[in-house]
Amino acid sequence: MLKPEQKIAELKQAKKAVVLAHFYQSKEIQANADFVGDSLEMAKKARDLEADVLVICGVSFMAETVKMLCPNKKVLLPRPEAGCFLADCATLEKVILLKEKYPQAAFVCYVNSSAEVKALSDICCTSANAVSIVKGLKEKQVVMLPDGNLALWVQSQVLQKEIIGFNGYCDCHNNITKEDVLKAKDKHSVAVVVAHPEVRQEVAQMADFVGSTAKIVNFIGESSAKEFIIVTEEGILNQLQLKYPGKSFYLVSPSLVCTSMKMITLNDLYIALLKEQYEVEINADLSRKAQIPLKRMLEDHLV
Ligand code: CIZ
Repeated sequence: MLKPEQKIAELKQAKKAVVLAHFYQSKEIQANADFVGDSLEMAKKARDLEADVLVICGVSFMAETVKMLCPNKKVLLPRPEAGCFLADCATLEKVILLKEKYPQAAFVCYVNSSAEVKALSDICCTSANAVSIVKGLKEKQVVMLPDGNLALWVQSQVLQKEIIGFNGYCDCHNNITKEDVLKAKDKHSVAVVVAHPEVRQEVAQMADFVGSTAKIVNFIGESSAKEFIIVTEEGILNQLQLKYPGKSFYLVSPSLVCTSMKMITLNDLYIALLKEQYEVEINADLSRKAQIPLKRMLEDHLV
């Protein structure tokens, strides 16, 4: 009797399938993926791969992004109900109202958004490239969708622009309080605090480093420090422990677990490969419109 890991490996080979997993996925999924990274790295990798089938272990906006960039490949999301609270914050109606209110502004849309919202935006960004995307725009006024915390952080880094935020937030990162950070610092007094820009502004201000998951991984690799307080989703701990076995990592709060990101189990991955389900399909006209800001992000800002 083959183990699930072996069955997954056989199916990947037989179907010329590649599994791409986000840093926030469970340890088991990361261990069975061909590539683990952030949404930007996943999208770039997917675009450049030869594979016939791409299995995206992440949430729905990540699989949609990959499908829009690789319309001719079969893109599978093992659990189609794995959504994103933050992406759902920006409804089409609210974005249309903002476009009427700020006709001169550039609209920058975080990849954590629906295809419909992307289609209304000028350019996409991820947390890895948000600052450079905003800096590179010719418009002085910029509306950032849908994460208000990310918009505040970008404003603190790009003082020459007026950034209009939106009231969306990641329910996982936004839960973290100053008190959580203070308690962790009390326990681990020499640890360096690294935080994701989706956290509240007052939490970001307490961090020694603020950056996307990929930037956090790089920062820790380059740092001479040995202990770190991690203020982002717990899935990243797996990569950090694998890459830097000599360093110690303390999750700032046990509440930093995204339930959507943890939906996909090893069995779901196996079934997805076996039955080639669930295939991501996007209306052709919508996909064409949403590809424009996505491709602009990838072409102009390879950060
Ligand atoms: O862009 C991503 O992958 C997300 C959701 C977080 C990050 O910082 O990588």
